[in-house]
Amino acid sequence: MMKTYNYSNLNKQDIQTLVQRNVDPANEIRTLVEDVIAHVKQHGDRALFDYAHQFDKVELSKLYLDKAELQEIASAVTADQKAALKVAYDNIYKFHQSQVKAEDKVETMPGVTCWRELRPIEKVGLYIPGGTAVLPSTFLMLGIPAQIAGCKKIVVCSPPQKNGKVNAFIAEVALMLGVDRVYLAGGAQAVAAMAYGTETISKVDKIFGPGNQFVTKAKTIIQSTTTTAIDMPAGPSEVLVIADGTAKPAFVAADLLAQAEHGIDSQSVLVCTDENIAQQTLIEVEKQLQVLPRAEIAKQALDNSYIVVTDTLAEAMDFSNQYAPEHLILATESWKDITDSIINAGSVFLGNLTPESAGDYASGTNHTLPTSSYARAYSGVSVDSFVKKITFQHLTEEGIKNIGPSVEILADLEGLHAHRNAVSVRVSPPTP
Ligand code: HSO
Ligand code: ZN
Repeated sequence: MMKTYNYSNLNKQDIQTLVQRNVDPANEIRTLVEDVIAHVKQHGDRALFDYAHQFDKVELSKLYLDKAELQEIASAVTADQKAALKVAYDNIYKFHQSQVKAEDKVETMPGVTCWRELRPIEKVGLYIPGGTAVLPSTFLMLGIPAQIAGCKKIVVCSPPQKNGKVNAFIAEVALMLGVDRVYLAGGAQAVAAMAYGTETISKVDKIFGPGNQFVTKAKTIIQSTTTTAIDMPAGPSEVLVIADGTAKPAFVAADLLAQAEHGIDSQSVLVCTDENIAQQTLIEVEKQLQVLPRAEIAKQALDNSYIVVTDTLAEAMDFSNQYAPEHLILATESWKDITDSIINAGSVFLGNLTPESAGDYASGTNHTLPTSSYARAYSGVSVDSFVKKITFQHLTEEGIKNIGPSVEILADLEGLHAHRNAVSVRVSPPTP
């Protein structure tokens, strides 16, 4: 169960240790993942069939499901479930659509005009986690911005179930998004397949999606060893809740458990200014845990989780900024007073009535977010993640006259004469 620390007793080193997570000091995960990547690179489809047998315990006859198969699988989805998926789809679409904005052209000097235009990344790979929880919501979170950006080729990989298929909701989302093929590959091997390409799976320009430590490690390795980019290192999932005397222990406990049930390597952190609320939250956690179907997973995650008691909300925020959580919940009525002091967080949930679950599924924001303190420098997935922003410029005769002398001097001071000439020949062309 969660251990409790008193902020005033923690020194710098203690805090450093507390905020550190998912370290792989002996490189055990790296070694395993490198082996998987090398295998897929060398053996292509054959390796994917073998890993499906070894890790997913299924003999596949082919590596994908086509549209007809997806339609058949999706027929199990009920009308209520379809309607809920549609609410999520519409809200996520609306929020992401609003991110697309044309930028103004800027005349930096008379006759010198600069601007940026968006172009979609052509081939993107989406990784939809399977494992102990299948996440069709992740498919919406990645597929919708890819669709809005206008990516031409969307490759989707998800681990096969024991029956050699994906679950009905993944199939339904594929149909909603107009994706008519889902590849049956999971884990590090799916990432390797999308980075190197196999006989069946195309190499993509960028890979997206959260995953366990193996998937995340595979993404970080291929990012530096291939020409395929990644969205960010995302996963295992984590939440940090800042609570004060106005928080509701039952709500806070529910949020901590929602995170913990994701996987045994998830982390839930409570930073609380009120010792009594912290104690009551722990009691609530025990109570709510009793009836959770995934209690075993949640318990293990909570063993790796903790509470920090601080004197003030400012101290709580200071800890949170050092932790740089993927999800930050402000369980306090005075959330408005402290939002400005947030420096590092992936996505923030304000007040007692805003559970992370709303954003996980349906409010509109993206749930693919930087974990393991990467929120210090990375943003969550958005339409921006699926486009390149290309800069353009155009010079008129007046423009080259205006900017030319400065460029000539700058080229001179760098000793780059050909650069100077590229301007000089245009301003005063040599007489023939
Ligand atoms: N909390 C996860 C997303 C998720 N939760 C999917 C439920 N389904 C990472 O942000
Ligand atoms: Zn979640």
